[in-house]
Amino acid sequence: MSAKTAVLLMAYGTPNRIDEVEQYYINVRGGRMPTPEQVENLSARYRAVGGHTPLTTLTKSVTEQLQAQLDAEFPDQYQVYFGMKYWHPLIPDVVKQIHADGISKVIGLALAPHYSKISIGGYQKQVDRANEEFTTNIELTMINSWQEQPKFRNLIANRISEALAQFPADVRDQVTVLFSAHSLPQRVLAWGDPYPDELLGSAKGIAEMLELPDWRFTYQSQGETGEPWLGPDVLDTLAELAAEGKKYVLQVPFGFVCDHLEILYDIDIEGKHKANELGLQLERIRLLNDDPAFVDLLKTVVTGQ
Ligand code: FEC
Repeated sequence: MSAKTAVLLMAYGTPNRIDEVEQYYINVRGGRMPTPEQVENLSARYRAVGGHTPLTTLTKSVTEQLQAQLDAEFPDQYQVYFGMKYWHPLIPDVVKQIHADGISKVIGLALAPHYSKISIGGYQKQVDRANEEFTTNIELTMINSWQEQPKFRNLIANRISEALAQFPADVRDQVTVLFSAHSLPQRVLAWGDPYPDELLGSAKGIAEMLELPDWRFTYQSQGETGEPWLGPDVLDTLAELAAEGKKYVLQVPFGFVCDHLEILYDIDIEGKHKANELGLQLERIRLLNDDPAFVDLLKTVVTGQ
């Protein structure tokens, strides 16, 4: 047995090529087959962003940098892995690798800052299920939420300040700052899921740090499941802002950490198209991606230091 602790970074997963989209979609839908139209629709969205997204590459880079930062401060104590919920490297395969490496203590950290049973709980479920296959179990400490971490809120606040500079100086105080996060099916409310409150608390905390004169929260990227999802949806919010006479909007997708389809398509293509129609200037913050300051934040989340 190794004395090291494994750090298992987990992210959503993304298909590498268009011909992987159908199987990826089936995985995301928990095995339910999408219609050919739905597959074509999703493939078209991937094609529109260049055929694939940098989610896996960025997660790999964050993993390597976190390993280096941890080695420098805590030699021989941590081994960092990354696994994906819906595409390769799949979480169960990585859990197998951790067992093969003889590591029994695992810190699970999903690269999404706010807790919900569907998203973060889903990552934990995958680790637990994979672990059940083994006679000697690993001891999993799951970090459920890290949105309260001051380094996270400071990083987002810095990104907002930087992005406000994209607007002409004389209109900067008229910009509406629009925090956004992935929507979820409304049924999570019946479970008393903390997701909506965590998002609002986190947005309010950051807005207060910056003393933002006008900020809102909205959901984005609803799925096609035929059930009601949490709202308001960003496209409706943009229409409301235009109706109020607003002209400038800065979107802050703080429920995500890196560039992927929900950013590169949903905001940069779909959101901007809608904003143009409405006569709004829509900009967004740079995501945290593989910024060393983000890696430093993850190091603090993992070690408490
Ligand atoms: O770049 C990429 O290829 C991946 C982009 C991507 C991220 C992401 C994050 C979250 N999702 C969450 C919940 C759901 C639920 C459903 C659902 C469906 C999709 C589909 C695609 C997709 N999601 Fe996603 N999500 C990303 C991509 N998501 C593609 C399927 C097509 C569509 O409906 O648009 C509905 C599943 C079902 O049908 O049963 C629920 C949550 C997050 C944020 C947390 C996280 O990042 O893990 C929550 C990135």
